[in-house]
Amino acid sequence: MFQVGKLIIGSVLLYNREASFITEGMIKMRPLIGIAGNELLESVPVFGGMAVAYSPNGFIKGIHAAKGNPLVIPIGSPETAKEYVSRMDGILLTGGQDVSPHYYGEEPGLHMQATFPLRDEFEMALIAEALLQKKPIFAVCRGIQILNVQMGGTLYQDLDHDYPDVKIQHVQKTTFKFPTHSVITEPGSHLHELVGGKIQVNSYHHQAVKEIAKGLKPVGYSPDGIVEALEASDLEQSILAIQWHPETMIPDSELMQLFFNDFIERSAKK
Ligand SMILES: [Mn+2]
Repeated sequence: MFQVGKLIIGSVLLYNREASFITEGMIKMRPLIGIAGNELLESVPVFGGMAVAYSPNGFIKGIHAAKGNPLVIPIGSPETAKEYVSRMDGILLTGGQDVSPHYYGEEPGLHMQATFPLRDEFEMALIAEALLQKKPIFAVCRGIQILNVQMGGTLYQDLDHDYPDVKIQHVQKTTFKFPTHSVITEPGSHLHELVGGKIQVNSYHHQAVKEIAKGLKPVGYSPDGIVEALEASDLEQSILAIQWHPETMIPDSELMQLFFNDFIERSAKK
C-alpha cells in the first residue's frame, strides 16, 4: 500500500536537482555520478569491428559498491558539458591518453604517447563546468593531469626523460591489481584523513604533474618526489585527484574502495 506513495515521492524528488541522497519517507536518492567516457579509436575484433564508447568497469563497480549511480558520459560537444554537469552530483575523470601539451604551451616531444584532442576538449569543458557549479570531482591518472592542466598547471611529458630525479618505476611491470610504490600523504589533508600517512599504490603513468595549478595543492608524493595527489585549495570546491588506479585494485583492496566511498559521500552533500 506504500508503493503508490513511494512512487509519487520519487517522481517529485527526481525534479529536485538541488538535493540528492534525500531521505523522505522511504526514498533515498543515490548520488548520480557522471563518468567521463573514452572511445576505442580503432575497431578491434573483440567488438566485432564496431567502434565503442566505454568506461573501464572498475569505476562502475567502485561507484556501485559505494551506493552511487554511475552514468557514463560519452565524448561529445563541449557545449553540452553544462547540461551534463548540472544533472550530475559528481564528476569522475578517468585514465587514458596523454593530455595534448599545447594546452600548457608546449609542442609534443619525442616521448609523448597518443593524444585524443576531442576527449581533451570535452573533458576540459566538463571540468570548467564542475568547478563553476561546485560539483565534487574525483580524478584518476589522466584525470589528475587534465584537471591540473585545465586549471593552469603543466605536466612532465615523459618522466624518464624530463624528470631528472626519477628513481621509481612509475609504469609498473607488476599487474595493476597489486600496489608497487608508496605515497606519503600531507598531514591535515583530506587524503591523510582518509588513508593515513603512507599508503601503497599501483602506478601506470609516464607523465605527471609538473607545475601545480593555482587552486590546487599537493597532498601526496612518491618517494622520488612526484606529485601523486592533489586537492582543492579553495574550500568551496571538493576535489580529490590521484595519480594511481584504485579501480583496478578493487574489490580486493578495501583501502582503494575508500576512495569511491569518499567520493559518493562528498557527492551526497552537494
Ligand atoms: Mn606513480
